[in-house]
Amino acid sequence: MQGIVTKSTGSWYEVFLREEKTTIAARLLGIFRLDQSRDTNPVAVGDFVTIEREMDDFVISKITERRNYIIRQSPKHRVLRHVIASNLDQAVVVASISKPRTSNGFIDRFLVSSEAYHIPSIIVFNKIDIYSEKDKQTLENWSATYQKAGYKIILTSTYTGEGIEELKEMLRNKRSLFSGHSGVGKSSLLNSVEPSLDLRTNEISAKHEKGMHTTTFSELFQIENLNAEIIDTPGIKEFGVLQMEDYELKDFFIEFLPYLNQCKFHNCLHLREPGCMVRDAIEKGEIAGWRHQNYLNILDDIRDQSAAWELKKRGI
Ligand SMILES: Nc1nc2c(ncn2[C@@H]2O[C@H](COP(=O)(O)OP(=O)(O)OP(=O)(O)O)[C@@H](O)[C@H]2O)c(=O)[nH]1
Ligand SMILES: [Mg+2]
Ligand SMILES: [Zn+2]
Repeated sequence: MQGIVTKSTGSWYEVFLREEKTTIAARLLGIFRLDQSRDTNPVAVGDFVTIEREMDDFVISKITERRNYIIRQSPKHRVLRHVIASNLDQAVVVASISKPRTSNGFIDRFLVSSEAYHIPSIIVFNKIDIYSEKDKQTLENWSATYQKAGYKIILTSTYTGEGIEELKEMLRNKRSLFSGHSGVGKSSLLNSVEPSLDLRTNEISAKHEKGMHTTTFSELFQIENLNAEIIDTPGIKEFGVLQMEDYELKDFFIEFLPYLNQCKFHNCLHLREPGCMVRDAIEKGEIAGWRHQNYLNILDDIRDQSAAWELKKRGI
């Protein structure tokens, strides 16, 4: 039997069987070991799997190769990665300028991951009903930059209903991931899109203005009237950076692309090299300085991570 993983708790999995149109609970065979892998979970929501019957149980006997996936850093060890979801048509990063605030560094890490797999991404700024004048200016600045780069931005409020219809249209006929910090309103947005889901939501901590990690497992929901599938996920602190070489990163900052072949040195990393046209474009106001700063930060991470992974592999 063939199915798609709709929920993973780490010890068992819910799998929706396409032909049978039912959801079953399945275990994983011991052959899926992860000793030499940086991944902490062998099976993720969105995986297509083959199910076999074993006495009264169902077991996952095969995982079809993933078309793509989004990862986050494992809380256990920074070089280890947890696959959030796989086989996506698009990825939605849910952000808020306030309560809790999402940094543009967080958004950019998400965009890099999705660009690396050619997963179209949408940026949703939620809670627009509570933004101060200053927050609105920040929103304006960030949105203009992302839109100019080519990203779709949707502004939403689950309280006033603003942007929900637009969001629904973007979700239609697709399998979408919702990800972002705890408390930004991912589950609330799903409830607004499909009230019958009735997902649990929770107020953020008044003291720390952080979410309470209300959603604890990723789960895929079928939204029949939109012919859509949406994956709600637990809030995360930080996305992981994919394993890549430092020179590959520039390709995932899409507004850099027109300038890349014009730098004086063909192997320019756009740090401080003379004749760098990316930096020139920043000076001319054609590329946002903060996007370049995030590029530099992620570049550092990639180098740190590959060094740390080498050490971990050698048991140091
Ligand atoms: N003011 C305002 N509050 C909102 C909005 N959307 C959600 N909230 C509130 O934000 C809090 C957190 O919402 P959740 O939907 O639980 O957030 P989440 O992103 O699913 O959080 P985790 O499951 O912990 O990752 C709740 O108190 C919601 O009522 C909004 O548009 N405006
Ligand atoms: Mg939630
Ligand atoms: Zn350059």
